[in-house]
Amino acid sequence: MSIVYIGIGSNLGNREENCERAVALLGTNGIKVLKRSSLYETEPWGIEEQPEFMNMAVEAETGLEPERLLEVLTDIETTVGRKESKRWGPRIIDLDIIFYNDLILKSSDLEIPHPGIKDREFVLKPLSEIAPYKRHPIFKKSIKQLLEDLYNIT
Ligand code: PH2
Ligand code: MG
Ligand code: MG
Repeated sequence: MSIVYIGIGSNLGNREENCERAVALLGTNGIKVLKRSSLYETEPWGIEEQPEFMNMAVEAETGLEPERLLEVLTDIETTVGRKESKRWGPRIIDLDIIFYNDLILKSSDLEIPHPGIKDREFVLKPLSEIAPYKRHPIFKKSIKQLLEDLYNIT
C-alpha cells in the first residue's frame, strides 16, 4: 500500500458538491481516504479571469501504481463531469497527484511530486492542514516550511 496526497479543485458548477463527489468516488475506486482538509475558497492562479476555486486536499492509501492512479483520477474527473482541458482554465473538477510516498517520477504524462506546488498557496494551504510535517522529497522541506517560504517571497 502507498500513501498518496491528492489536490482537489473546482471552479464551475456547484464547486463544493463537485469536490465532495470526487472524494466519495475515490473511496469506491481503491483509494481509501485517511484524512481530508477543509474546503478553501481561493483566488484563481495562472489565469486570473475565471471564477474563484474551491480547493482541498486528501491523504489516502492505495494499492494502485502511479500510472494507474492517474487513469483512475482521470476517470473520476470524467464521472464528475469534467470536459474542459485548457491549461490553468476553468474546470468542473481537477484531481492532481501531489505526492506518492516519497517517489520522484517524471514521464511524458505524469510528474510526481506535482511540479507547481511550492508556488501554489491553493495546494499548500489545504495540505498544511492535514500533513504539515510531510517532507517534499526533492526540496527536503516540510509543507509548513514551503508555505512559510511562499509567504516570505510574496
Ligand atoms: N488550478 C489550476 C489553475 N489555477 N487556481 C486555484 N486557485 N485553484 C486551482 O485548483 C487551480 C488554479 C489548474 O489546475
Ligand atoms: Mg491542477
Ligand atoms: Mg490536473
